[in-house]
Amino acid sequence: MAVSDHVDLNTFIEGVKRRNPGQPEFVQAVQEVAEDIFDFIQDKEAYHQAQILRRIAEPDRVVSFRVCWQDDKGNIRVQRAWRVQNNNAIGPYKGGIRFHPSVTESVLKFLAFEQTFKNALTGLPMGGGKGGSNFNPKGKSDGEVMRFCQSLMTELYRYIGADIDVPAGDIGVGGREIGYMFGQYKRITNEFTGVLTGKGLEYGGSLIRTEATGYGATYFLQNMLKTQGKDIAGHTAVISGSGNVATHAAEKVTMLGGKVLTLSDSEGFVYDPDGMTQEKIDWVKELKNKRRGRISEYAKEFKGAEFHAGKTPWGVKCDLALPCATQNELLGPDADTLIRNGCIAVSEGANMPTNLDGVHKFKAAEILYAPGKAANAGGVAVSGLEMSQNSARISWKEEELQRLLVDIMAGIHARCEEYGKKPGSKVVDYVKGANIAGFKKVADAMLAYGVV
Ligand code: NDP
Ligand code: 2IT
Repeated sequence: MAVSDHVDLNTFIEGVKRRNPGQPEFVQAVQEVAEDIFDFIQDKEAYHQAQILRRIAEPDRVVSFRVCWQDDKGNIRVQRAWRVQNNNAIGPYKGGIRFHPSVTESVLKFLAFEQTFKNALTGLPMGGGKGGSNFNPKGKSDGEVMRFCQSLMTELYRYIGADIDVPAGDIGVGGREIGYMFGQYKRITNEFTGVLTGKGLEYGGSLIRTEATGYGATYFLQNMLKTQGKDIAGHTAVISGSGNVATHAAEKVTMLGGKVLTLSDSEGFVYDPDGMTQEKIDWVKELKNKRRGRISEYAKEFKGAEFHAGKTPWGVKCDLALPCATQNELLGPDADTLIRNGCIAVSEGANMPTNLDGVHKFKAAEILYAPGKAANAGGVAVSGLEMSQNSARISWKEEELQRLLVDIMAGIHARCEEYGKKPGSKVVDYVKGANIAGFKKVADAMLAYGVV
């Protein structure tokens, strides 16, 4: 008779810390999930016997490799890259690739772990993975980025495949980088398959993939507000970041009648008291994607706007907040400030932007608070739809994809409500709901497989 694993939460977390020294982001992500899952599995012996949570919190594998490339001056540069394949119980590994100097194994392990729950929540058959490199694309020429991407793929191609592991974009990886990586994969393997998503429309990409994460996070916000008879129209929004997710969140909030007051990057934030218009947002997209400039330029371009160097935007009074830049960009005191200033809803476009202290504060204040794994799942969901289109060798129409994105976000919201509603109250703990709904699907598939 096997002995079941009824350790308490603290003992479990201590074990995670011991097994993952120097990986604070990974430990943080596991702790946030474990806080809810321990409650849920308390009386469910099968999950204990099979050690399901312990197994999900141990990646299937982590591939680490060297990437050499030559810069424009002829110098040889050496970077480190990884692919973390966390769990493929419900489908091929799926998740983005990040290029940023802050990328470490810990960051990618946390992202692959989160992705496992997020992908399950979409209802589509995708496992969880993440990859990336400490390569800094800022200030690099197109040629340098191309040589780096090709060199990375020359190693990565061994571990991925349309039915094995399907990477996509993330911070520092957009259409340009996906094009270079897909081209190299195709060249090495002589195969045209849907091995990456976020591709250009000319070579197998899906309509609305670019917009999907920011739009999806806004739809999730809309769904949450609806439970209180409220809407985005007429409300002010503070958004961080100014990349793919932030600009498309700003666009959708604006389209739905909200007033976007801020955007940011790693150097500070811009505050526009008049609110952003579609023209201003288009200008930011062009600034970031074509000129690869800094958000501070916004304040020089648009009258009345101010740039606040070295600051995050959480001190600006607002009704709605959408953190769309990076992990741990919104801390406990920022959560206090937002709550004190009357913020009614937070929808995370980024992955784990709020630290544990902040999460606990939002939960305690019972404001509408959606964690990234629920709110930003629209991006990977449309990636899943891109995979389906590639497998069937067809392209769906824009209206169909827009409808599917709206439906998928409503479905995720419903799953969070189902598992997150506080007994005897109307309040929904979206963190708990997302964690349990995501966990249950993956865990039940793992139970079906036995010990593998
Ligand atoms: P982009 O590279 O397009 O933009 C990233 C933005 O965040 C930039 O404005 C960048 O500023 C800012 N940023 C990055 N790192 C930091 C930092 N350490 N401190 C402050 N600001 C920072 O990335 P995305 O918009 O694609 O990604 C943003 C977030 O959304 C990430 O958490 C990502 O994991 C998540 N996400 C992305 C999805 C997608 O489909 N792209 C899907 C789901 C989640 P700067 O230019 O100064 O670096
Ligand atoms: O964090 C994420 O969900 C992404 N970066 C998108 C992943 C994907 O495979 O589209």
